[in-house]
Amino acid sequence: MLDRSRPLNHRPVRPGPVLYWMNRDQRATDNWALLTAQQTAVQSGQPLLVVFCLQEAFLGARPEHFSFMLEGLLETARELQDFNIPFIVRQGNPDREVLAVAGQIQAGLIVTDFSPLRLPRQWRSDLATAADEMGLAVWETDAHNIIPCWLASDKLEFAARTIRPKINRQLSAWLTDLPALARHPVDLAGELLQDIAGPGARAVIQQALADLALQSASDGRRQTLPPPGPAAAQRRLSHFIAESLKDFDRRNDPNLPVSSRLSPYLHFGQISAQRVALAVQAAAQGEPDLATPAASFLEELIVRRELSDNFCFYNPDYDNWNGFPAWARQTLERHRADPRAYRYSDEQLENGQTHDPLWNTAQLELRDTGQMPGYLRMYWAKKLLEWCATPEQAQQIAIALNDGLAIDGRDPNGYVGIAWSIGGVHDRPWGERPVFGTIRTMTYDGCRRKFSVDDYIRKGRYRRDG
Ligand code: FAD
Ligand code: FO1
Repeated sequence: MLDRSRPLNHRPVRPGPVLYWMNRDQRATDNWALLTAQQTAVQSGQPLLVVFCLQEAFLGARPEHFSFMLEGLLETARELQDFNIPFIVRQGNPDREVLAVAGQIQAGLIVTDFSPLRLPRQWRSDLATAADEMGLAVWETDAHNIIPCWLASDKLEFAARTIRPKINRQLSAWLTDLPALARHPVDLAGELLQDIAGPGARAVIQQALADLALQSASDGRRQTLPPPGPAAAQRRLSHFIAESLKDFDRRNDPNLPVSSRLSPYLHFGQISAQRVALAVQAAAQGEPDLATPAASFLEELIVRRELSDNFCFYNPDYDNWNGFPAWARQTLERHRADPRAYRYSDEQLENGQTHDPLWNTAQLELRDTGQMPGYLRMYWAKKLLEWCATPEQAQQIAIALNDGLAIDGRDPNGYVGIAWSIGGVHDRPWGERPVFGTIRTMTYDGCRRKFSVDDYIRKGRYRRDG
């Protein structure tokens, strides 16, 4: 278990309660960071606590996205209570808030989970430095990936085909069953808990949910999101395996709801990718007609997802032009002055008011439901390259719309999906075209050849007009 962790400063663990700062992996079960914290606390006979820092804003998330997250955290708060693990919710800057709690309980160790994104990494680095001055150890555990990001590969990978062998070579050692969380055997002194818990996690979350409900009502546009939280995630997984897994290889048809739709739960860490992989593997055991779709699903869930974390972890320019490979920047430079046949304002793009009914329907599905079929996400981003004045603008508007509207947004998978579509990341050169150069193109007619565009547009209109 400890091999999924690494120290973020050079302090030794000292006697005192263990504090898990929960950030990316917001679940009580199947959470390697929590399990690592508990194992260390049990070994040293110490109490175990969890702290979550609620931000005012996060990379453009809408109020409904915060509500989705907080409803999940309410469930996690209840579960932790059942395991005798106090859960504290603070509001504000993590390095300050986490350190304050650590100081109040005289913590002996802080464990946190892992994210390759710039802001969470800054939080962890500030925390590790400040904790170092207090002589306090900080560890980081990758509870999101099946193989810890820094062990899957020690460098920036060029494509799925370069990281896949490294993952496959190690996978059997890491894709193991997860131990159950134990009811924690050591209590925190009652008065201390009273002192730090304040109004209590659930009260803080309920209050935040009430405020968010007002916010999303006020701007008059409320997204209809899937049901939030770990229990809903588990139901989604069971339903996917029972009903859709066998048809997973037909997921590129947006009229067929056969993909797992687990990304919102994976993004918020409300379900463990390792648990999902084990469940799909078990379902395919001895079922020959599930072998191929299960392999395709695991390729997405393990190889593609770890490749996204790899890109964001090793490439600081994961969300801008400089992160594109040289061949892509050259070809886009060469076609920078090509005339754009269409130009739209941000407003027209956000409200799906372009000449392209397929793009509009996908955009309105994203705006109204926070989700878009995976195949159309590629088409959606590539059209932005075709229509925006520059590739840089295309990438920035794609990120703004995806992070501002997608329930699974603000995620390495999103920055990489956009960089793949617009900047050829993890892809290769194709036939040269205006504007795109040798970046792979996708066309309306190409979609018509793959699925019924008319059905998808009709269904979209139906849902909107009711
Ligand atoms: P399934 O097809 O059921 O796959 C299962 C899981 O595997 C997904 O939940 C996801 O975690 C992972 N996965 C699947 N496809 C990919 C992929 N191409 N890259 C990385 N991981 C993958 N994914 C996000 O999680 N958040 C985003 O903001 C996001 N933005 C995208 C933007 C663009 C322009 C593109 C091209 C792709 C984007 N993706 C994003 C990746 C992918 O489209 C979604 O993960 C997938 O459609 C989610 O639906 P699902 O859960 O039904 O996926
Ligand atoms: N993580 C937090 O620790 N606190 C937050 O308030 C918070 C808000 C939030 C809103 C939208 C969203 O998509 C994610 C959010 N996250 C929050 C989690 C975020 O995913 C993590 O910070 C990860 O580290 C990012 O990879």
